[in-house]
Amino acid sequence: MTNYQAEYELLSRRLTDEGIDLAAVEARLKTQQIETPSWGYGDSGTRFGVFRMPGAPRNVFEKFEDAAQAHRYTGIAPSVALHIPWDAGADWNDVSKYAGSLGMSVGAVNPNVFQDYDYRFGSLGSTRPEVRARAVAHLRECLEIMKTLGSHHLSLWFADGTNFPGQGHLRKRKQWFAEGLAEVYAALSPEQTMLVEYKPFEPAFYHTDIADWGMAYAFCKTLGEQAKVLVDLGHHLQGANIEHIVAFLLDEGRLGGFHFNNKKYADDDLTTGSVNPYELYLIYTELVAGEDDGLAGGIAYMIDECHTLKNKIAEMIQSLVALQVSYAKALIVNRPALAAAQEADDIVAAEESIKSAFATDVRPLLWKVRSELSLPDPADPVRGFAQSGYASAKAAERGTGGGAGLGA
Ligand code: PSV
Ligand code: MN
Repeated sequence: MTNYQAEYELLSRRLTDEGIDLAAVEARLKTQQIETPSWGYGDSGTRFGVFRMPGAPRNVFEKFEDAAQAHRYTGIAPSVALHIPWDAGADWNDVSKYAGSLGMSVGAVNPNVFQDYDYRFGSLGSTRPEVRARAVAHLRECLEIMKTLGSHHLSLWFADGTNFPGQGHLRKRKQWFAEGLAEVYAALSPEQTMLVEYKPFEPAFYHTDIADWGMAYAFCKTLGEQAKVLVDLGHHLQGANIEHIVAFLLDEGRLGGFHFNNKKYADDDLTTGSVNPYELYLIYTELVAGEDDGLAGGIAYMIDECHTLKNKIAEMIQSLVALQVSYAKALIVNRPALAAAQEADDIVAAEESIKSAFATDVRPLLWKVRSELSLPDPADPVRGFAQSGYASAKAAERGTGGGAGLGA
């Protein structure tokens, strides 16, 4: 088994010389928590087909079992986001108890007001009052379910939009959204937070009612303090500066949560950090700056990925490790040097402070943290899971083709 002791000592000496408090960095790494999505474990695919995976979980309980594996090897993923009705069917008390028995908990609840035929022209943005009322009722029902599950985040994403110019009255739809969201907001209990997610297109291809972070922010601001914006990394047009959006929302106290994933083209749902690790790191440099300034409390960090070909648990672990790496690198940025360079308009020195931390191999640091958390393979969680035999044991136990996919 790889032992990073010697590398750790070298790194520790270098960082200490730079004035970085390594004990504090390690303590912060141990508090990192990332939620994984129930829908990331079940069978899924693209609109061109679903490839059934051997050992895919057959119900919400088995999704928790798989999620517990991702947590076992990384130590940072103790909660699971649910999608309702995709995960409905069992008694919610049993779901919550079962999660607890695995050392896990239920995280955000994601209502679904997009898949039923009634919603084909929209939910809160529908022209039909009875459809809007049905959507509000489902969202409010989810708030009640959250109380049973011990969940505090109602995570809202709407597929609402139109496909052709002229199809909808854009301002009326905006007003219907404001009304519907306000009805749901009024039903929040003090410990509940409403997260509002945005997306520029898909499934609607002409306009989407909550298309970007600014629209989500405008709705949240009108609603009140318990409404915050959720940033899904896949939900931006090419070239958007996501770290700037993150910094802006942090400063406004309205950054509610993340859906981590990665994209090459659009909402690709690829493994976090797989295509553009530098972007992920730059997002984390803003988050750490926000933490340092006391602005980053209560953010719900979640993964939103729907893998199609890799083993789902292995890919989730890859994503979690990428998030640990990004956080670790952002924590070792020499902040005083960066601040001094910014003050002096020394662009090269400022950029070098950012690049130096990114270029650092933080695996020895993560090895140390994971060793202290007594994880099974502190040097390499992906390898630890691969060698555990869990995937083949579940393939034998669960078979292929019975997996609970989206909508199951
Ligand atoms: C929509 O693309 C989205 O990002 C929303 O968060 C949904 O809840 C999730 O994906 C469903 O896969
Ligand atoms: Mn999402």
